[in-house]
Amino acid sequence: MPENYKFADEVKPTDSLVRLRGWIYRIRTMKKKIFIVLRDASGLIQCVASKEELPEKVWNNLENAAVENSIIIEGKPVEDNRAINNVEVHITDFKFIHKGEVFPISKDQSQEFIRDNAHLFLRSQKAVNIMKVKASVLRAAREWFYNNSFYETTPPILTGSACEGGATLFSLKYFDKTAYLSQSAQLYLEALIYGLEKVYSVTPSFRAEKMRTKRHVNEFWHIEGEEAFVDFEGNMNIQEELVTYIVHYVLENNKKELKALNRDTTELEKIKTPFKRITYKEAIDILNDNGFNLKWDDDIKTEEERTLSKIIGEPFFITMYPAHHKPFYVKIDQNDPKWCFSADLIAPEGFGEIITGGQREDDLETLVRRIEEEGWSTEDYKWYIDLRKYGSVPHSGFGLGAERITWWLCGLDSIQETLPFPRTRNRVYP
Ligand code: NSS
Repeated sequence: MPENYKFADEVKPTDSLVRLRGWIYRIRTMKKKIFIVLRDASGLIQCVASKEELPEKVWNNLENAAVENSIIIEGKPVEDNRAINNVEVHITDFKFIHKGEVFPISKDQSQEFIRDNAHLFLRSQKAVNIMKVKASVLRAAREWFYNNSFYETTPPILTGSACEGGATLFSLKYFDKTAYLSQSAQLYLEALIYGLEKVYSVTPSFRAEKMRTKRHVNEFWHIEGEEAFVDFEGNMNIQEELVTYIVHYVLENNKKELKALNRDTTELEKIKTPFKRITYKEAIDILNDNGFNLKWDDDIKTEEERTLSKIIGEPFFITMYPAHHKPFYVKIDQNDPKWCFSADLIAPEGFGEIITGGQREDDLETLVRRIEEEGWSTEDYKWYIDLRKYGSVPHSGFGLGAERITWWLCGLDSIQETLPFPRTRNRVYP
């Protein structure tokens, strides 16, 4: 008997004997045969036990086995073209690691029940497949940044001031002061470019958004880049390269998972640089030509984004928003100060915005005025304003939501499915 355990997906019909460990995914007990599908991190494998070929004690154990018991199986792999990966293991020995209680999750349970039991639902094939895709998204992003000479940095999560506006700030008691959970690492990344020039971070971001939508959660993972000497256009080039790399990395490395999630990848396979760019003004015109009735200053909301994304049919940027639609840090177009250098990257197939980015305001006076207009104290932002006082340089950056891109790549119904323990307005349990 081999000393080591094999993963389910490594087992070949030509192997002599194998030892497997994992959990019972499915079990079917008949008079003289028991079929078990064993589950481990690599996938599933079918195993079969015959009463006649096993010592009584082993057979009795098998008769007591149930879904999600943790087990060890030893056996002989045999070719079987009806089985997963064309291999079935004929069991020669079986042991419990932990028998445990009856597993509470079965088929056809409500979303609410599943959310209450998120800690157990993480064993499901659906959750496992999504988490594998998400791991690839994070890995591909890091790889891309590394290949393009960006430094990974570790900005703080506890902060003293807002980045994305007061309405979505979570505040907390910080000894005798008030602090906030970070909405975005951006302002800190801007400080870091003066030493490292090209930086990125992968951090949790928090938004006290009250609305319940399919694409908002209150805690998400933010992949953010910031680059010195890069303008608005250069920043979009970086984003489209990064996103294209992630898409193709996942297509290449997660074929099995995407297939299991029933994701039709036709549209994803077509994705290549450069992405289309349309201005906010053009976006409003397109929408009005397609049944909307929008004025110059109106927001491009979820429904509008979805419509645009269906019409254009590939990832695209909406550029040059009205200045007052965007936060204080976005650079104003000095030729026509109604507009600012901010862009959203919109994913196709109706998934909508996955990135917001743009060029940062580097004019000291404009920045101070914009902070005051938002009603913030310039004292709280003194350090940030300082960055424009000593060798300021043009710079740009962006934030990509790890859940938004995973949601799109997996083609899921709700973004919540991309987090093991999603935080929403009425849920911080489990
Ligand atoms: O608010 S953003 O649009 N922009 C920023 O935070 C910038 N400070 C980023 C930067 O330039 N460094 O958020 C950026 C992205 C957005 O496009 C989504 O992909 C994601 O962060 N995001 C969210 N994902 C899930 N749920 C919520 N609530 C959410 N909010 C933003």
